[in-house]
Amino acid sequence: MKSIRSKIVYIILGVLILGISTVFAYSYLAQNVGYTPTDTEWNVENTKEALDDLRDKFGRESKLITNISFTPVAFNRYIRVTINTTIQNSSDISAYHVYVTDKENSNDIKSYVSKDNVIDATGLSVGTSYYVYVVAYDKYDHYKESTIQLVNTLLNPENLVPILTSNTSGGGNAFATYTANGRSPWEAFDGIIDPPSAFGNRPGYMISSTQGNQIGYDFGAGNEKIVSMVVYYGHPGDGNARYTSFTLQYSDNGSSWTDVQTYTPRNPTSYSTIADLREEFEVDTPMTQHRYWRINATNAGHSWAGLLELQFWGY
Ligand SMILES: [Ca+2]
Repeated sequence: MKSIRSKIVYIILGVLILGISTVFAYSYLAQNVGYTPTDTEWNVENTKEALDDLRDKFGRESKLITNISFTPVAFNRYIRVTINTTIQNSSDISAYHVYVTDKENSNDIKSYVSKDNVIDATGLSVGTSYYVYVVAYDKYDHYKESTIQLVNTLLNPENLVPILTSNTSGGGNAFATYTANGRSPWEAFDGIIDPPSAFGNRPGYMISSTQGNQIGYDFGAGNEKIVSMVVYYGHPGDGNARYTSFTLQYSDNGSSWTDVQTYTPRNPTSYSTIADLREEFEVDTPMTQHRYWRINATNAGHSWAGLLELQFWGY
């Protein structure tokens, strides 16, 4: 009798252990088998497979992050991705990952990781379509993934200020804190690079170390721009009439200004053609849109200095 009771106990224990193991196994599988997006979300089957492989490495889906989406802003060589998640406590996010690929048949996927929810996916090509995909991790290293968006990078930047015939002829407003010799701010944006015979006394604009060192353009409300490059034609008269350096700045109200980057143009007194005067200064950091852009310059030996032409390039 005793051995029969023992056997029954063992059988009951065995059934219980099997049952509990099965429940755990199903629970584990349910948590680890991810959501499979539809073909219209992925668009290209092979890209889907490559990113599916990537997702399989993530592990368990987050219960803290209940929603994730992102807004992409395209530039020529990068895409700025702003990620929005629904989570009770934003400090419970451990990291955001952005994945970018333009390939339909390979695992060539660029990845970018940050704790900041704004991530610049850099190193991309001009005028190219990219699949962008975002994953957020919570404090338990569990993930929440977004759907995929197709984003086109822009063509190269363009000259943002139209050729001006007055300060306001382009729809915005050319401005400066000092002008001399009857010059006006718009003459720095008039498309005219004065011929060599007129060099010296005919800069497009002048700055003064005592009366103001800034010249720029107000693009107007609702017409905010991103400046990604300054094109600059220096004053080739004498070396003391040039700008020794200038800082690109932006503003949203025309009164408080933020420095972007400082540049050192070459001394333009030695040149052989007007084209030699052209210098390009690229902005190294991705920018956002702003209404006012200007340069804040430093003059050389004279109390004044000048430039022949100024261009703000961007989007
Ligand atoms: Ca000019």
